[in-house]
Amino acid sequence: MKTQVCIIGGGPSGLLLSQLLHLKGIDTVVLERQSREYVLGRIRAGVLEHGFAALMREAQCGERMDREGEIHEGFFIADHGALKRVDLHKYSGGSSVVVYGQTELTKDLYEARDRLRGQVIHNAEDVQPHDLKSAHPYVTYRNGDEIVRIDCDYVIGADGFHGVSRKSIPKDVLREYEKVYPFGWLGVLSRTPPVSPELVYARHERGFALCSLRSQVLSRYYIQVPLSDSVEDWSDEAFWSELKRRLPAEVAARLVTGPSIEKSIAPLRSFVAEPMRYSNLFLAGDAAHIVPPTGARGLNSAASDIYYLYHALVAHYQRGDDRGLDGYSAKALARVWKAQRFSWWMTTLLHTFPDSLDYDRQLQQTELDYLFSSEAAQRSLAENYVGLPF
Ligand code: RFL
Ligand code: PHB
Repeated sequence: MKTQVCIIGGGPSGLLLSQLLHLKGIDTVVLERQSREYVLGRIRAGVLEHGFAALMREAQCGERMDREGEIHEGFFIADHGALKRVDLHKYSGGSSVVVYGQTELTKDLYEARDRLRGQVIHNAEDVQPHDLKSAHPYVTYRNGDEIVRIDCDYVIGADGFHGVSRKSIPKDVLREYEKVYPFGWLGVLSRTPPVSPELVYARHERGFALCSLRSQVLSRYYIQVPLSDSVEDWSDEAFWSELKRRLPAEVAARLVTGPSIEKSIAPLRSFVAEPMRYSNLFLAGDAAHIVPPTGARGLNSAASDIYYLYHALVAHYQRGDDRGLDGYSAKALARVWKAQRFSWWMTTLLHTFPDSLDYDRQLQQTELDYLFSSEAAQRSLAENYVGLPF
């Protein structure tokens, strides 16, 4: 097989790039290790920046998002019983975020790829990039007993944190920065009306909690749990009761509970790999960087990588201009680190750390008090939450 751009990973990053390039006449093949059903079964992000939404529209995939997604102009921070609103609209110069599930967005991208007869190969086993430093790189994968080879100009590593792409960069070239948090988030999806029309991020000494939503009939809740906990340790009843204890009484009283339709634990991690380019391989999204979900930045960080790569590849193929490709890693990383900083800040502000000193807790309280006493601090929070410009 032959293509111009071979994309490893059929998550939101890979699919979005494939769709955008196709619309500019650039040929791609997407190789995905899992089945489509598996990819669509993962419940992940729920909050999109406007920049991401704009990219979805440019990819001709924004119709359902615009119809069914909710525009949110603010969210709440609960601090041991007190509920305070962050006015995103006011403090970001009129901006907002879109609440639309990653599952739905991925479904829309798959449908768009189908409509244009884009090549997305599922259940591709043992995917491996080769000869990345040569002018003729290629990617192989296994389909049963057969090894298939795809010749290409460029390889895009959009295969998430556990993918093969990053691992194919030599150790003496790759630098990795990592911070692992001593807790995870236990998430529950339930077919119940959301407790609040806007998200509630709750700080509590028993641990952080988040009330989010996918629609007016589908809620997503999270609680901070120790890394030693497993999903089996948490019955639905135990989850709801712990969530209620961490929310202000007025919110807990409104909470409608029901059976969980998905329950999973995600460990919290910050991670950046540098550089994001190695010869003809370009990393994008979770393959290159991970943030704890507290600031809702993960998918949105992937979106800026895709935006830069898309424009760089179009400039290369349409005008022979390689400045975008050459500057990709530095440009993408500059924004990635800002998303890292914000996610770390919000995580540190709102979680209970098992080894924290009294001093740390006093500082955390002071940071929150300062936030709600200072318009400048709220402006900074809002500017980061709605997304820094690409
Ligand atoms: P993905 O989604 O991990 O997709 C990578 C794809 O690559 C495939 N793959 C391979 N394919 C071929 N060969 C291999 N060797 C392969 N290895 C892996 C995988 O099967 C997969 O399909 O990465 P991508 O596309 O970069 O997208 C990143 C986002 O998924 C991620 O950043 C967000 O979900 C993070 N995130 C959030 N981001 C936000 O912007 N807003 C949020 O509100 C938000 N909430 C969240 C989140 C992530 C969470 N978890 C579970 C980590 C909430 C949670 C709980
Ligand atoms: C979600 O709805 O899954 C979600 C929302 C906001 C976050 C993280 C996750 O910060």
